[in-house]
This record gives sequence, structure tokens and C-alpha cells, in this order.
Amino acid sequence: MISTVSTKPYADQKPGTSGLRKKVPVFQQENYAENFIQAIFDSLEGFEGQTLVIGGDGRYYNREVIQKALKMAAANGFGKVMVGKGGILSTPAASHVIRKYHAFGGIVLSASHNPGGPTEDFGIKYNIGNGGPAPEKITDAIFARTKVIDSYKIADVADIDLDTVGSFDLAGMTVEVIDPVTDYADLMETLFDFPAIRSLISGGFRVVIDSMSAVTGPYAVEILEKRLGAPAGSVRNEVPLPDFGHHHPDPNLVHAKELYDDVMSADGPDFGAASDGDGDRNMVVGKGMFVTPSDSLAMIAANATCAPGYKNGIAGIARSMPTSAAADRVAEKLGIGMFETPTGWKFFGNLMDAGKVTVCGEESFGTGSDHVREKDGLWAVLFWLNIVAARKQSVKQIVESHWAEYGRNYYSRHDYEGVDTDNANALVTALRAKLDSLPGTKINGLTVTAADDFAYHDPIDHSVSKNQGIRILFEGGSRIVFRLSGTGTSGATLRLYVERYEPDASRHGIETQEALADLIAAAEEVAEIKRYTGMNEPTVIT
Ligand code: G16
Repeated sequence: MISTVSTKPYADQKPGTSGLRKKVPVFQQENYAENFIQAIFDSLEGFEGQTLVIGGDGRYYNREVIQKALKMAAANGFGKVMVGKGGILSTPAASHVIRKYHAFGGIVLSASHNPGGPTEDFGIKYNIGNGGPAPEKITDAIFARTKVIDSYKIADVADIDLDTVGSFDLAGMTVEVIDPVTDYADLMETLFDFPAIRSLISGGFRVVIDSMSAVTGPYAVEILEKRLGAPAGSVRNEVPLPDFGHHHPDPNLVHAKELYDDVMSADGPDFGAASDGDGDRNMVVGKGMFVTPSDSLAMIAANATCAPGYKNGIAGIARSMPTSAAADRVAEKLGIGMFETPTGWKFFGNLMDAGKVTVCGEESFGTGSDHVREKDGLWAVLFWLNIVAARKQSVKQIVESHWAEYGRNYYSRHDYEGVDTDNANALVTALRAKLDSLPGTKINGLTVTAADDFAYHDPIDHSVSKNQGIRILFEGGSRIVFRLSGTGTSGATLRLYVERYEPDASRHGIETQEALADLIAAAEEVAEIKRYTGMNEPTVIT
């Protein structure tokens, strides 16, 4: 019943910031998915008889790859696979299931916020036994294996029925189809003050969540409508669709604009939130106030003790390097550790496992804590609702009082998508060559205090990750950062991150792009973005 199938390596299976992401037709090439899955198994040791978790965000090609992965797990010797009903598991829910049931690891099928459909994106990533994304040591081993792989193992059996909860036999391995929502919803109920949020909502506070036709729909309906009593219809676009209804499931001001406009309208809801394809990203909007992801991390950390799961305080905070330093000021005030890591949730795992940090966040709409080892969209939304309920203030009041106390970190990210890869690399190379000569000089009238290419020395496993983004720091705590995205699937995406610290509360009401205008001009002057990208302006500004 077990076949060993000959195959040839593909040269392009290097995992990016979060697993392997490619267009669906790439994954549909002969043995493409099988090669990568076998390379994952070949890079692991000691899983014989152990449990594997498998789930995905429901995007196009999800079910097909789940069937392949199930049959390959059986052929490779796993004892059991837990798979979400319908092939569904949000990324944070998969992380929780791995941890709760002491699984060996998990395979999560998602291309996150990237669009889905027959010609759109698909992805495969491996999570380790702590529930978090595989660290670089493992992803490097997987890539090395993909380059030489010559066969894979698969059980020759019929497909499993993914739509019925229960236990099934697959070539001697147990497949347990689980309800994807219950364990996760139960966990949320242990962390947050559900009675307080319920009475906030029953008192007339209107909450809407846009699930963007992606994986969080069933989770949000269960939690917000069923357990917290919000009226039916409070969760919009709640049915996960293979093509996300032709939308881009990316919760930001561009792709969740309808929700944003609704919350900002005079008679609109009091609070709006959105989540991405696989449920790990979040966007939070209060009436009259969009909360930037960097600010959200700082404010969740500052108010953490409002939530029962964090009532004893937090051990420390971590953020990715391009994320604003707003959280650093909170850590300083609380007298707790602050860690700056490269972009990618995988870098937080060691710090959380070692008990050094409790909450983590990234500018890319990701926030989370050590309750799982992934960022968690609904967790962040519930945390905000808990804070609003506990403080009895609006989101706008909470944000403005935070700025008044700590100062405001004006922050924006400019993306240049679909740039020719050679041109993008040339821009980075030219910038790198200048770095040593920049300190002490002025760019657009701003004095440079330091410039480097960020390198991270992991304090726990002592691994070193170099070339993680170019930083140019200016007098007064402002900075610009340049990096190439590791999650795109066509061409290169240049990201420019711009930040200015403003301690003076009388200057906290300036429009963000205006507050950052001189830094944005400095970025153009030093990097010649227009010339290298051939674009006059960014494709996305968040
Ligand atoms: C992934 C990673 C995040 C990272 C983000 C942006 O998010 O999990 O940790 O911040 O990519 O990466 P980049 O700037 O390289 O595109 P997701 O939500 O896509 O899994």
C-alpha cells in the first residue's frame, strides 16, 4: 500500500519569511508539493508513531494538498494526524492544537494575506512542537533537502472524508478530523474577561469584524456572536471562500477600506476589526481612530493587566526591527525586557519558550503572546475589546492618553510591489555600500547618527541572522529602514519604513504622511527609489 515514487528536485523551494509561497500553478507541477512535504519529513527526526497537525486557510488547492500530506504522513510513519474539519485551521488555532495535544509538529497550508484562486497564491509551512514556525536551522535543512530529493513516500489509498468529525484509519495511521474552532475559542475564554466584553456589547457598543471571506469567519462567529452576544451579522464576509471572494485578504487601510470607512462614519459601529487569510494578522479601528500595529503592541503591553490571562503582568516585549519603538517606552516604564528581532514570527519563539517575553508584535499587522507561538488576529481584537471594557473609554481616548503619557511614534510603511528583482537588489547593494560613510552627514537636512544592516544575535540559541534590513537613524530618534519582503510571489517588494518620535502632545494631531514628509524625502534622496524601481510612488501606503 505504500509507494516510493521517483522524483526530480525543483530549484526554487527556498522557504521565505514564512514557509514556501508560490503561485498555484507552480504548486500544481508534477510532484512539486510532494517534494516539499517529503523534504520537510526528511529534515525531521524521531516522529515515528507521533502526532502531526494539518490544516489550512481554505484557499484554492488546500484540500488537494491536505490529502497528499495525509497519505505521505502515513507512508512516512506518523502515528496520527489531527486535521481541521473541511481542511480548516487558522494559523493561531493550528499552533494551539499542536501545543495542547503535544503534537510533534504541524503543516499549515496558507499564503497568508496573499490572494487565492487557481492562478493566485498557495503556501506550505512547517511548525515545530512548540507550535511556532520552524526556525531557520530547520528551514535551511528543508531547502537543502529539496535540492537533492529523488523520491517520496505515499500511501496508495482513497481520499479521507474531511467534512465529518471523527477518527478514521489511513493505511494504519489514525486520522482525527477535529472541529477547528472549539479548542481555540475555549483558550480565548481563559485569557479574556468575556463577561465584561459581553456587557459592553449588550450595553450598545457596536462591534463589527470583517473576516474577508477567509479563515477567521467560523472563529469570529463562534466567539463574537455566540459567546459574546453580538447581533447576528456582526461578522462580515464570514464564509471562507477558496478565492476570498476575489479580494486580497489583507487587513489594512487599502484592502479593508470598506470596514474602515464604515467605522469612521457618523452612525457606523464603535469598533471594527479585520483579519487576514490565515487569521494571524489583525487590524483594529475605533471610531475616529485607526490603531497602527506598532502602537497596538505598545498599548496592549501597557494595558495587559486588564485581561485576566495577563493579570500578573508581562515578562517582556519583543518586536521586529522595522516595528516602531513605541513598545520600547512601555517596556522601559514597566522595567521589563525589550527585544528587537528580524522580521518573521519565527524569531520570537526562542524568547517566548525561555520566558523572556510575553507579548510580541510586528508592524505587518501582527500581534500575539505566549498563549501560542504564532501571531493571533482574533486574540488582538479580543484584547482591545477587553481593554475598552475595563477602562470604560473609547479606543480613541485610550490611544490619545497613551501618546500623551509616552509620546507618539509617527509611523508609516511604503511598499513598492512588483519591482524587477535585479533592480531591487541593485538598490539594496548601492545603499549598503554607502552605510559606513553616512554617520555625521546630513540627508535632506537631517543628521545621520548611525547606519547599518541589521544583524540579530539570538540570545537563546546564539544563532546569527545577518542582512535583515538597512537602518538609517537620525538625531532625535527618527529613522528610515529599507528591506526586501520575504513573502511576495512575483518580482520583489521594496519596503520603506519611516518613523519619527514626537514627545510633544500639542503635535500629536498631525496627519501621518505630513509628519513624516522630510524623512520620506530623505529616503528618496539616499536610496533613489524612483530611479531603481521606475515608480513615482509606492503601490501601498500603510
Ligand atoms: C509573515 C511573517 C511575519 C512577517 C510578515 C512580513 O507574515 O509571519 O512575521 O512580519 O510575513 O514579511 P515580509 O515583510 O517579508 O513580507 P504572514 O502574515 O504573511 O505570515
